[in-house]
Amino acid sequence: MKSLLEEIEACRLAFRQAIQRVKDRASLEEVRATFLGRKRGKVTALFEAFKNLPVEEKPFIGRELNNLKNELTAALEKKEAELIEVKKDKVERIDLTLPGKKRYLGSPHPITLFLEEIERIFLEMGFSIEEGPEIETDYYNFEALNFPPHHPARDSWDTLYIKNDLLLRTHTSPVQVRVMERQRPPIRIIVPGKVFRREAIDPTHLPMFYQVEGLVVDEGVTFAHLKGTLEYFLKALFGEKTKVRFRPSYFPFTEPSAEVDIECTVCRGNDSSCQVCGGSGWKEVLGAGMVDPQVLKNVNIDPERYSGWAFGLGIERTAMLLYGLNDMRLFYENDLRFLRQFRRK
Ligand code: 2NL
Repeated sequence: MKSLLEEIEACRLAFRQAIQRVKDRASLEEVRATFLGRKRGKVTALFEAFKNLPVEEKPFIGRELNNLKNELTAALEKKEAELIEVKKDKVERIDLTLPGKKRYLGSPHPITLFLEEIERIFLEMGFSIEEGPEIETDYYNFEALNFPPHHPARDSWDTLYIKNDLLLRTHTSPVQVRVMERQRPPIRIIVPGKVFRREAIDPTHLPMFYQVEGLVVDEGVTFAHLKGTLEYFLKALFGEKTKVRFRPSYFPFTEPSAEVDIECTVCRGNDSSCQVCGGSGWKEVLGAGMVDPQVLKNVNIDPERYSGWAFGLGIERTAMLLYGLNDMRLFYENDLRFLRQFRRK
């Protein structure tokens, strides 16, 4: 039989081998239990055997046993500290060579920014802003504006009907009709908002788009006011040097009517094969005209005493010109690479 002293030495060697293989907390606890555990610990068993030794052997073997226990306890503590260090290293070490994380601030949609810019120009001229329902009746969208029932002019508005008499407004003019019904001249308003048409989506057509219409009604209002105001507006929006031209046109609700062009923002009339203006050097930006006397009669404003002018422009179409875009769908695809290029100045 091995002496207790030999067993102490064997236990020490076994422990030193075991502790070397420890790589994590679980194996560390396993080693602790194997050697110092209250039930199955090898050292605990040696202390049990120690009790049965003859008295004269106890002082020496006792010292050896205590040395063994102290060595094991110290080695386990040291290992535990090492494991914590390794873990800290993994968790807390910061890689200073990594690029920083970029945080983006949200910003208003480019169409919102553009609308606000247009509103600012008209507010400075003394106009106020009006809004109204997007679902309208046939009366406000067409009839009050001098579209006779079944008149072919309605076809060119490609209306989306909801049921019977309800439809999605095809322009913001019905809001102006509502304002004229409840407010007496002088009237100076612009009406921004969504409008809807039955259109197939392509680079220059959307079934929903924004429009701004304007209306002035007062005594002594003439086509000269229309011309001066719209020219001022277009120069404020596109730049002081922008050339503007008026062409005769037709709308059911104005007489006379005009379409207004600005000089092509891309080629300025210098490229006969320009993709944007088709070589004409001009781009149509808005429609306008003197309010038809019949429209004034429809809202009980006396056309003998009052006259008015009105205009309408498509927001996406105009924003495309200003920003030099070739596809209207960009505004509604929510591609952040596109949207982030527009910021409030
Ligand atoms: C266009 C043309 C236009 C109007 C809109 C209007 C409104 C009332 C009375 C008379 Cl209540 N006119 N609006 C007038 C002329 C043209 O829009 O091309 N829009 C995109």
